[in-house]
Amino acid sequence: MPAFLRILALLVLFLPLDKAWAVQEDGYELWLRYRPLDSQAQARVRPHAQAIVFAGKPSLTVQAAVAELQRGIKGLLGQEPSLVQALRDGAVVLATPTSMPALDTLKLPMAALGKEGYLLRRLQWRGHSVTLIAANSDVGLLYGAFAWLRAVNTGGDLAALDVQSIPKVQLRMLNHWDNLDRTVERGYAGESIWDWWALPDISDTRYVDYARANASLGINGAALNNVNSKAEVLTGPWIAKAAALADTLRPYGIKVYLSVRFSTPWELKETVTADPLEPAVAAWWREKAREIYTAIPDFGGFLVKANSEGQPGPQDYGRNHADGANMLARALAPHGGVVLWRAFVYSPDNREDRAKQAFSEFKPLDGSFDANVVVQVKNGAIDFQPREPFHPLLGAMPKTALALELQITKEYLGFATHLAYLGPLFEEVLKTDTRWRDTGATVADVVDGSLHRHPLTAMAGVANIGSSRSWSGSHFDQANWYVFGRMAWDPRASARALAEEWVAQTFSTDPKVISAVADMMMRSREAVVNYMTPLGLHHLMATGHHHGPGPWVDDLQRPDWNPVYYHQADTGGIGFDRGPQGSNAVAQYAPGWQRVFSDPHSTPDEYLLWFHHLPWDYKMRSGNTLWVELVGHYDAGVAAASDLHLRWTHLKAAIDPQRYAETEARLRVQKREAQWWRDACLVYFQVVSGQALPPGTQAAPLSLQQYKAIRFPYAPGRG
Ligand code: GCW
Repeated sequence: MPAFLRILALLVLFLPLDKAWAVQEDGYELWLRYRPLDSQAQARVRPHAQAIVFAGKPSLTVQAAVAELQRGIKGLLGQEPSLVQALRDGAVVLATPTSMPALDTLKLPMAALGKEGYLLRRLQWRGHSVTLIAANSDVGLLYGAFAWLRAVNTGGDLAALDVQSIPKVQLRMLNHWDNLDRTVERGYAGESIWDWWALPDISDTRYVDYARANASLGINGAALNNVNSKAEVLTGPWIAKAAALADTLRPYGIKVYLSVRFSTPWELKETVTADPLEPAVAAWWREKAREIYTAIPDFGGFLVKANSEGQPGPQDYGRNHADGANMLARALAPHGGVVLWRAFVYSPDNREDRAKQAFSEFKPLDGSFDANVVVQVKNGAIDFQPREPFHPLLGAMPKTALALELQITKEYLGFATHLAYLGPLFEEVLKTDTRWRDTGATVADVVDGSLHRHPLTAMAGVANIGSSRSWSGSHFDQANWYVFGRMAWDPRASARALAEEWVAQTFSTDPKVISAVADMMMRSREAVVNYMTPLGLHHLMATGHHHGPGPWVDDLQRPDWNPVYYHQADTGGIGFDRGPQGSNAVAQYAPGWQRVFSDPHSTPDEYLLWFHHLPWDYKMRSGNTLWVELVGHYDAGVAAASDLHLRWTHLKAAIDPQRYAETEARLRVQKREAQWWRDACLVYFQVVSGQALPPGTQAAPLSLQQYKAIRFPYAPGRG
């Protein structure tokens, strides 16, 4: 090599790497990256991170808290703090009333913190200026440690720190739809993280990182397996596998739950029926609970999908949901376990509007569930669509503990390819006033138990976690796990604030980058609504895998599996009439909403075609006809997807190369697929309606036949 080339090569080698990109970023570390702060920020933080104080013998949970603080401080400041027992200046002090009885002298509002809350406060204690993390339990300290690290990472004012945080919801759970063969139903992030085959003997460090990530958000429960469950999961070998996971997750405050198949004892041939009122069946479940609690003393309980989509349930024996749920609840009650009984039911032989069936079945049972049963209700009455009005059961069962079930994995919002930050979707549901009370009764008030004074509260998110390196199949999808966890802790948290918080920990602490990325996130869900299912349309997705448009599908066995059932488009108009002249689903809502939803003129545009079948020339608020408005929404969706991509390209210099490129590729796909969605839907609606595209609107490049011919036999997520 000529000398000048050698010098050039050396120069390239020793060019100072931009500090931020010195570490390869593949997303594995999630929002717990702890990259070095800039020198100014380090100078601000250092005086507050000199040492970690814990008095006494640390439990595994306290060890986890300390290890996280050490890891975080070392990463952020480049120096590991020492762990000491006595107070000293600049220390972070972890204290419970048991570990440090002297806490008493500080007269802190400890009682208000409850079991899991924490307090972070900068104060003078016995002549030392310290940062106190105080809680009534070790897990409260762990949550506090994560909160302190979050404050450091997001530029919080450590010198004036004074935070008191208490979870508003008791059970903050992930529901994994993970099968025993390691496939994941509606999973787009690779195989299940649970390596069932290798368990219980062989563990995986991923389980610990999973636990850390959840604990950092306050998630305290994980239902390990798919709600479409198998009897085997309750056999000895599988209980042992679940117990091994429980041992790993326990120090992080996470309890395990199992999804159970209602017919298990009968399927295992240990009873002759699964009838919940048959004493031998109840006895089998009692004995099974005893066996589980022997292996997992803090087992959370059972999650159950019964009499829904072909799953067995109490109705197979002429019993109702309460009979089934209570029988299981009584088996768990002596051990402190709960039953999460899903309200996602619709029956193959019930011709009632599918949107009404859950309410029709569950509302009459209000008051008949045992105290340790929670009825788990999806956010909308159909199925995790890009937008649905809130589920009418929320607020309508005052005598029953109700959990809100959200879907973090994006079955209907572009899998792990499209950017759709779900914060705004979750927030929209939680903030909705159910109108069951004059003074306001939001879904958040239902979920946190404050509306009807329920002591048992829960929120569940269908996980988007798999064994892909980035956990969630894409970098932005990590934000959906994040926002779910943080909103389960505080259902009134702001989607925008949480997006910013996530960006600051995940991509950059530069305020300009934070706001640019958060802007993208906040626009993304509405973009998806517009290019997939605007104006209250729903379930237009292709069959089975739900990838891409399929508004023409009309040949599936059950009417309510066909998109044509949901949009009802023909020459006369479009939309599902759920008003008083139609299915009257509006009658399931509180009177305040009944009035609004019954009349198309008062129904908000975003729910219009959910509740009404209207002529194509229906005059919209904007002055446009419905048809022109619909086309406009599809076009706006395409434009927004294109804009997301463009915005990202402007951020190139600010994002590390690997995550930039991986995200850019996905946004390119989203832009293309948004166009496909718009074109395919509009071509179809033109054909069925006989309407022509408004002047100046772009025609689709393919014919309806060509769109119909597009197939994806191997699309992921079918489990
Ligand atoms: O959304 C539908 C999904 C099914 C899922 C079901 C449910 C686990 O398409 O895959 O089954 O909901 O929530 O039970």
